Amino acid sequence: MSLVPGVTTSVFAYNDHIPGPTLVVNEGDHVIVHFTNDLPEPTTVHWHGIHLPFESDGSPFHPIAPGQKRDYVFTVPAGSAGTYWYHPHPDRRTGFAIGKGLFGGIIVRGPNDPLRDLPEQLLVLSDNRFLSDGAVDFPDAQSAPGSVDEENGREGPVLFVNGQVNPTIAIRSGEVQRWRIVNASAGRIYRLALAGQSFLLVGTGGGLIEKPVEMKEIVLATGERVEILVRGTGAPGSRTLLLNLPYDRYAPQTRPRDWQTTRDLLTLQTTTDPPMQPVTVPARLRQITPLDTSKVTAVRTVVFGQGMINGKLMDMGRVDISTHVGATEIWEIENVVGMDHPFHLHGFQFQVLDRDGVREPFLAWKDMLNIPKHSSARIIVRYDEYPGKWMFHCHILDHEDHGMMGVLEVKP
Ligand SMILES: [Cu+2]
Repeated sequence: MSLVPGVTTSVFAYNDHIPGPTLVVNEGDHVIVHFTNDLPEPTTVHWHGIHLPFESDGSPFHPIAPGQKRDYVFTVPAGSAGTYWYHPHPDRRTGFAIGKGLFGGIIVRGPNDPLRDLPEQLLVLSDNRFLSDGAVDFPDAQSAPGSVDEENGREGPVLFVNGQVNPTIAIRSGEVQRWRIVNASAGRIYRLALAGQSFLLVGTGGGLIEKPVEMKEIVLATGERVEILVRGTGAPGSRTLLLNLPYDRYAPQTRPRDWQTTRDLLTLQTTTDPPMQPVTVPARLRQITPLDTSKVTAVRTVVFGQGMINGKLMDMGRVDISTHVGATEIWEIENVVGMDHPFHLHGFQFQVLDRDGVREPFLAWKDMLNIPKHSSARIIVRYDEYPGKWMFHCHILDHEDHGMMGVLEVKP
């Protein structure tokens, strides 16, 4: 496949596409995905953020050997309309498999979507690094660049949007578009801004928030999704850029030399059509019921240290947190080291209570939460159904692959 000009790259791909085909489903749909592993190594498909049975989570507990098939079966829950994604989650090889090209978007549609009439774009962000012959650059783990990748989380200088470098999106003056943005990068945390204009945040990983929030920039952690509304504020024929602003997630000793460089992600081109009638954005998007803190049955402590969680490396034979269906819990997540670690919980959406003691400004459903260096956050989660062994981990893939992961057992 040709990913960068002039050379071909040996890749892994879903149905021969990078990103893989977008899965569009409705709330209530019974979904069956027939999957065949034609790769030379074991893999899984993890449906990131989707609330589904343990057997269909595609975690390291259910590897699919080369040449084997598996059906992933689940029912899309009511109220889960939003933007998700899928990617491999095999034991210790997730960063490699995603770096080779395995990732794709999922859109869940709901029956009462107040933004259904807006034109929309799905933007899957990824980055990569190539050798001069076009091969994806995975340095030997024992080499100096390999150990930097391992500590930093592998990044690359080529930024892709839906597999393209700096694509153009057309917008008419006065138009409002809904952009669903997925961070499919292995280690890169984006700080997104539109040059010269603000945007409205309307959704997080678990779907719409209650009302739009005006923003000038947003930090998007690995694995995280947002939905924003972009307004065509430019004059006909003008253009602006979606930028990735510098964001210092790094430890000083492995911080990339060019980390302070602002990068272009895509061009927003205003068409030459005359301006259209202004579109009214709904003031209310949906209602989110806060999880009830008076029902909390346990408070868990999760400490992110140097490549470990609570001082331990991942062990699939160990249960780190044991609970049961129906329980509501608060997790206190603390990052005690000098680089960011984005937290991901499988299977269940949570709500953020506070970060560093500051109450979260609005309600939102999430499955990803960046925990910046030397900071903490509290989340609340309810295990309403689906017993099983669920992973929680850092979503910098090099950290995850080296054991920065734990097991949550939800008993029936
Ligand atoms: Cu990490």
